[in-house]
Amino acid sequence: MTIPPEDQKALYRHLLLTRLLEERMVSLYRQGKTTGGLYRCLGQEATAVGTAFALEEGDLLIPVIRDLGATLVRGAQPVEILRQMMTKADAPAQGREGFLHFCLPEKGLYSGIAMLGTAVSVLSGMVLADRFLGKKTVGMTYLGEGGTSTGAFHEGINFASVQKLPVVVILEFNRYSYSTPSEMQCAAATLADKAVGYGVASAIVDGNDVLAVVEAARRAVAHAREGRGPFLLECKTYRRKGHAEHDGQAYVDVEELAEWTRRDPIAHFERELDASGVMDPADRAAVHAEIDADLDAAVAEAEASPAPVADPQFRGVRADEEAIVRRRRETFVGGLA
Ligand SMILES: Cc1ncc(C[n+]2csc(CCOP(=O)(O)OP(=O)(O)O)c2C)c(N)n1
Repeated sequence: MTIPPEDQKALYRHLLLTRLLEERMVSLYRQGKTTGGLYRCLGQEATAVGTAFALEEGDLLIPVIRDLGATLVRGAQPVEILRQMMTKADAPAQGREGFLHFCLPEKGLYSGIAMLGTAVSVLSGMVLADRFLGKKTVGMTYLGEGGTSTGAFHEGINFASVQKLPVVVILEFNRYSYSTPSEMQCAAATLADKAVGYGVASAIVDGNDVLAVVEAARRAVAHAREGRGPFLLECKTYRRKGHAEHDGQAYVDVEELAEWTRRDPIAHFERELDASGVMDPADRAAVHAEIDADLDAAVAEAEASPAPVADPQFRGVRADEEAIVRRRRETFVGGLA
């Protein structure tokens, strides 16, 4: 399976956009212009981008906090992510939620779920519903080492396997779960080993090699779409930043960090593009300049977006929303805007 030059160019753009957007997010975070934590994906971009790239239109994706790149591949716009971070009224979740916690159903993109592991069951239900409608929808979701230690993961993958549901779970092995090193998180030799107990197919791939990730993810998606049940794809990568920006990662060995900096996924892909001649440094510089200009505009637009007002915060939560909004209005002294 070879990846056509046009796909390779698109992959490069997605990888670079993910990295450059994250740099803008760090800058806004440090200026105090954002709300909540900033969970970075530096060094893991090829895993999120390459796996989401294997999906087709109509498929479903639920990310976790490291999967900014996957949401961009599904078509989320940088301005939408920035508005989420700045909890703006015109953000997809209207200022109510964290930066990857929003839904764009028309793009098959659904909110990350804070309770790790739960997304496996939720996604299983979603693809089961589509199966009743005669659709061959594939669902993809993500979990780190920590996420695969939860009861919810095991219940979800068991149900998906018994029902032979088209669910692809990307296992992001990135060495740490918050400050817990992988050997303290999981005694199995690999995360993919967890597939055996549930009769699920699995594979392991270098998560920092975007072309290898796309190929492995395409095989996993094809397996699921053919009705052969779920697939666990373990991507070996590395979290080069702390759990979030507030975490100084003092527990990380500096040599280990330096080694993984040398194995940077974007630099790796650039060497491959040089060797194949698919994109030369001048082509890549042009993409970089284009993304920079787009991000300048997106940041300005998001900064100019209005702050949320209270009233809509009570909408879209329950079916009887008129009643709940009315009660809130009556309860708050002076009423709400
Ligand atoms: C069930 C559950 N327990 C704890 C948390 C808090 N929490 C959020 S992210 C995180 C670390 C998860 O580590 P891992 O799954 O390895 O993913 P990584 O952060 O390394 O990408 C924790 C403990 C949570 N969201 N859900």
